[in-house]
Amino acid sequence: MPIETIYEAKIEYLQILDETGKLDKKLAKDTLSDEQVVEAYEQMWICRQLDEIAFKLQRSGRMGTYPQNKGQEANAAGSAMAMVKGTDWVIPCYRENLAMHLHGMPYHQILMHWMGDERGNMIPEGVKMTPLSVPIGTHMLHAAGIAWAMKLRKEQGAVITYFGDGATSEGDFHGAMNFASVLKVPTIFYCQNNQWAISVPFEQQMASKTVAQKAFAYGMPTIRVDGNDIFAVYKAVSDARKRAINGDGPSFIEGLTYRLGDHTTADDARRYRDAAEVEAWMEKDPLIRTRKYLVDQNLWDDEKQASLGERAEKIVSEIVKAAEGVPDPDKTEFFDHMFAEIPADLREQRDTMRTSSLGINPDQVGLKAQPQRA
Ligand SMILES: Cc1ncc(C[n+]2csc(CCOP(=O)(O)OP(=O)(O)O)c2C)c(N)n1
Ligand SMILES: [Mg+2]
Repeated sequence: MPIETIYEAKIEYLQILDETGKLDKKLAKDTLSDEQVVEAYEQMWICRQLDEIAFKLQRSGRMGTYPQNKGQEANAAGSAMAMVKGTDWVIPCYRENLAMHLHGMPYHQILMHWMGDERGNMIPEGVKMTPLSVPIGTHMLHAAGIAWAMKLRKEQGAVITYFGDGATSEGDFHGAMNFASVLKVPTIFYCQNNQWAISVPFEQQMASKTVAQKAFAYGMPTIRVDGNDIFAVYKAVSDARKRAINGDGPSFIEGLTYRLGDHTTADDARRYRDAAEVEAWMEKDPLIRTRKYLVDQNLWDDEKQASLGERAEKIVSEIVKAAEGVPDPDKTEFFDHMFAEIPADLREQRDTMRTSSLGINPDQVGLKAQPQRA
């Protein structure tokens, strides 16, 4: 009996706007209008400015750890523009500020999160989003679950979730992919493959040639796109959304991109990355190629750039002012959100601002005899 091939697969790679700013008009048909490309460029530029200022806030002690989005903005812009604000859900990781912003999350709250203020994670009324997720992979399960709820409730719309290449090594990723595909829910899995998971390069993260092929195991339509190309990202996500809305289940998209900055402000990537690699990717910067395209189309010039620069500076300074201007919470709020009814020992701590061990352990700071002042 001859051996039969029962499964074959291929991965397509989609690029519409290349590194030089040249557009494939045929593939670009029915994607972004001129106005939308201008809007995407301006938004990416403002997002980049905010990223630079966030870095400086951390360096000057005004913010905790911060993960820069630099270089990856087209993934967030193209995908968020293909989703419908207020109808679709956005389930973010931590490197897609622009997708969160475009779907209604105020930027200053994102800064508050990184300043250590949990109130930054309060999702405004009507915004269909979960708080940004630092635990790698856990939120993908939420994306599968929310889409399942939408399906059961017969709600229109889809769910998009973002995660990195490293996240696809997590069990939660596979659990989410399996549930979403078996239950045929409207989830779009968007992997920002920036080719590094902190200091672990792609080749050491997985033995597969692409991330996209992991979706074959779950019977999902899958594609790799140039993640620095807003047209390709927009098209792939629009197609995936159409399938989701039609009841055809989840899709997988791998956006091939590059993290131009350090992993976070707590990292120094020069210790493990080749400078030549970073430079080569700087040439593929989504902002540069989008601007080249717009200039070629006579949709952009130096005057518009200068005015955007001024506008961005003002916008970003207002965002920082808003984040830093929120009054500190009362210290007692610390106790407020864990128990429906606060246990007696915690109530005592709250009321006295002292722990019950005080006075028991003489080594505890503050209990030792204070040196007398001369
Ligand atoms: C469950 C969990 N394990 C480990 C970490 C520590 N950690 C933070 S970021 C990161 C790498 C993530 O890489 P990737 O998914 O590629 O995303 P990227 O940071 O490149 O955007 C790790 C391991 C974490 N936050 N959560
Ligand atoms: Mg990564």
